[in-house]
Amino acid sequence: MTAFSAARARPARDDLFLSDVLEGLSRPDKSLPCKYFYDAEGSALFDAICTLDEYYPTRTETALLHARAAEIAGLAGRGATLVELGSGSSVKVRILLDALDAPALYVPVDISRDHLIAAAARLAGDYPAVTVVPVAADYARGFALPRGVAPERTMAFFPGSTIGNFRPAEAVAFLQGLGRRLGAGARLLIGVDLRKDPAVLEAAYNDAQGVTAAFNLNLLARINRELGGTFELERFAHLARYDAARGRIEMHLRSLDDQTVRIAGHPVHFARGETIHTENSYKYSVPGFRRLAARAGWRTERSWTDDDRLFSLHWMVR
Ligand code: AVJ
Repeated sequence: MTAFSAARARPARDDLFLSDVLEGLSRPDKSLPCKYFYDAEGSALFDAICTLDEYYPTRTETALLHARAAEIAGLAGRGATLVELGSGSSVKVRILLDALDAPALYVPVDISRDHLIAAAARLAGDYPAVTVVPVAADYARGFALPRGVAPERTMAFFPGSTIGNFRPAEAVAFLQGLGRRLGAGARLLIGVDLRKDPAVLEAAYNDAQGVTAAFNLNLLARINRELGGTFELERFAHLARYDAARGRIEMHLRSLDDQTVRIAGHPVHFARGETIHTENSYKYSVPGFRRLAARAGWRTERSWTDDDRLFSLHWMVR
């Protein structure tokens, strides 16, 4: 069953997109928030990234979930509530729903409203015994949980290493806020990409087919579609590189020449070679991530990795 409690789109949503874009592009180091990647086009491109040979995180985390599903089910207990942050197409959660003992409630939270509602409806059809309550929200800004959810039966699910989009200090603040929202006794199953050979990391964000480049460039296409932007996509190039000192992949869009673009009438100038920083994707060691979570009030009870140490899953309690 599905209970569509998702809030109606706020009228201010387009204004927020416009003001975030103009603000990010007026800085000396131009940047755009990565959450805007995920319109319908971008969500489809992200799903395509997840199937690429070079993009190891999805298949590795999926295999880890399958390998540990019974153990996770034991930890989660009977009649659990699952709250998924950035649920996207709700593919991975099916592994948990198949393994858990009578899961009662599933709350997918995602910023991409139409994509969320379609995915929630498909999932509700496939799991008739589970109540599905989609919440259309930017989970980083806070969201309302359905009433009457017992914290000690709740598990948050935050897969995909999406936590890597936050800078470490922001990740601590976010995990702390999440813990407060869920309550004492709540659990968290979180997927975290591991530090590794930079060549492997860089290949994952520079795939041979150019899907990641299309995903990155779609941000400019989206500005054109929704904000009357005049970006010429062939005059920008995808750039992804690993910063080993910071332990993060950075994605940028590089202007190929000196040019002025208009966005809702506002001129934005780009020098040749200037970049727009579009995403950070932080990588952690297992102890490094456990320390970060501890600072946010989460105690790690289990950490699992694949044999090649590409990716980690952590079971945490508050
Ligand atoms: C969904 C944020 C985890 O950082 O690997 C994939 C997004 N960007 N390829 C990541 C992404 C480029 C992804 N996260």
